Amino acid sequence: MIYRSPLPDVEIPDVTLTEYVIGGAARFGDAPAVVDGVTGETLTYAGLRSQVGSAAAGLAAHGVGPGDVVALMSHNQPRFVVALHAAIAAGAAVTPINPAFTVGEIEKQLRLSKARMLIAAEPVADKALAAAGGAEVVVLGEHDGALPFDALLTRGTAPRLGLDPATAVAVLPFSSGTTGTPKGVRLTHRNLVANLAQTRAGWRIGPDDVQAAVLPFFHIYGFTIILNSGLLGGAKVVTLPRFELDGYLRALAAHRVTRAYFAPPMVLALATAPEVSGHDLSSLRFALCGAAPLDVEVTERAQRRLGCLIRQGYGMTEASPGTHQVFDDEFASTPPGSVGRLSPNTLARVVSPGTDTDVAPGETGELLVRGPQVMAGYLDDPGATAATVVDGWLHTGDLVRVDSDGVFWIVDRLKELIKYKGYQVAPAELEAVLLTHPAVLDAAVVGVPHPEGGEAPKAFVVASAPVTGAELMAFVAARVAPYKKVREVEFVERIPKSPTGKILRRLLKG
Ligand code: AYL
Repeated sequence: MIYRSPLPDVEIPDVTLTEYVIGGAARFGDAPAVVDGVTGETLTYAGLRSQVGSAAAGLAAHGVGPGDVVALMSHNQPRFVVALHAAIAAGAAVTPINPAFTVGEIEKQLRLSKARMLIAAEPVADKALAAAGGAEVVVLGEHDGALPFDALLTRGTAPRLGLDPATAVAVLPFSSGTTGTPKGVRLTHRNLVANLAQTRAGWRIGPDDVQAAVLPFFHIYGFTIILNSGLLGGAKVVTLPRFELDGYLRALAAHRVTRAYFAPPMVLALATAPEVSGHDLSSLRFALCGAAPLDVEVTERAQRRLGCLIRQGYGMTEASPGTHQVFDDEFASTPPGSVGRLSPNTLARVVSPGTDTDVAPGETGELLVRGPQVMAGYLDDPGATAATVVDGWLHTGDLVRVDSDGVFWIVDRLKELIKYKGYQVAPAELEAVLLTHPAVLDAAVVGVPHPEGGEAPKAFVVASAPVTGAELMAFVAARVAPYKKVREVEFVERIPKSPTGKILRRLLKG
C-alpha cells in the first residue's frame, strides 16, 4: 500500500539552490530579507543578492569552486546567510557546524567532510583556529589569525559554473541516521530545491510575512524550513542567536512576526511562562513545531496563550528535511498531535519493522518515504547508504500510524537516535567517548525521559576499575557539546547484546 499526497505534484525547477532562493530577489528590491533581531542590522533583498554575488566572486578568486567543501560555523545572523549562499554560488558544498561543538568535534567534522575552508562567527573564531588543521579560517567579523570575510567581497559577480543540480552537492549536514555515528548527508541542489518547491505548495509564505528564526540555520529545520523557505517567498527573516524567552517574545512583538517555528522545549516554555501575556502577539498567524515529539496538552496550553494554532512538522535531515506538512488550508482541521499529510511528490509506506511487508491500514509500522528530496546518500559510507535508502525508499526509523484521512501520527522512534531539545545525539558517539576512559570496559547509551530536553542520554557502564558516575559524566562533558552530555550513569555487570554483538537497547530502556 503506497500513500500519496493529496496535493498534485509540483514542478521542480532545474536550477541551483542559490539561484532558486535568491534568483528572484530582484522582485523584492529594498524589502528586508534578513534582520538581526538583536542589533537591528538589516540586509535587503537587493543587498543580499549583491553581497552573495561579490562574496562568491571573491571565494572563487580565492580558489574555492566545485568539488570543494566549505564549513560554516555560526549562530543565526545575517552574515551567515551571505556566507552560506556565497559559498554555494561559488560551487562549493557547505557543511554546517554547530558553534557549540568542542574543538575535537569540529576537527572531526572538518576531517570527515574534507573541508578546505572554515568560515566561523567571531565568538567561536578561537575554537575554529584551534580545530582548523589544514583548512583556512575565515571569520565573520575580525579576529587575529583569520581572514576577515569582508576581505572576500570584490566587485565581481558569482561565477557561471554550469553545475548539474541533480548531482552537485549543495549542503552536507551531519546526521547519525538510524544507527552509528554522524555521517555527512549529501543533499544535492535538486534535493533542496525540490523540498522548497514541495513546502511552498502547502504553505503560502509571501512578502507580507515575517519569520522568527531562532532555531539554528546549521540544522536542516532552520536551514530549509525557516531560512530558505522564507527567502524564497520574499518574507522578512528575523534572526536571533539563541532562545531566551523574554527576548524572543519581544522580537515577536517588535517585528510583528507572522510565522513562528518552534522545537518542543520552546512550546513548553510558552505553555508555562507567565511572561507571554505581557506581549502583543496578535500578528502571529502560523506556528510550527518539529524535530521531536510534542505533547498535545502542552500544545493546547501554549496555543491558547499565543492566540495562534500550533501544528507539527516532520521530516529528517536525510529528506532535506520535509516529508509531511499540515497545509495552511488545513491548519484548523488537522489534529495537533499529528504531523499532517504527505507533501507533494512524496510517497510513503508503512511496513512491519525489519521486513518489506506493509502493515494493515491504521496499524503501526516503520515509515518509509520516497521523493526528490531524499538524499543522494551518506558521504563515503556506501554501507550505511545501502542500509538506509533501499530501492529509493528512505527508512526513517520512526514508527507511525496513518488514519483514514491520510493524516500521519508519529508513534515512537525505533532507531537508536536520542533527541535532546530536538538536537541529534548519537549513542554510538557517546559510547566511543566512554570507551576511551581507562576504567570503562564496556558501555551502552540510551535515551531516557528528561523534563526540559524531552529525552537525554543515560549511560550503562561496565567498569574495570573504581570510578564514579560523576567522574564519567565530567569526562564525557569535556569532550562533547553541552547538549550531548550524559546526564545519568548506571553501573552494570554486562551490556545485553545480540549474538552478532549489537547492543539490545530496548532492554536497557526498561
Ligand atoms: P533530524 N514528532 C516526533 N518526532 C519527530 C518529529 C515530530 N514532529 N519531527 C522529527 N522527529 C524526529 O534529522 C524523528 O525521529 O531532522 C525523525 O526521524 O534532526 C528525526 O527527528 C529527524 O531528526 C519540518 C519541521 C522537519 C521540522 C523538521 C525537523 C527535522 C529534524 C520538517 O517541517
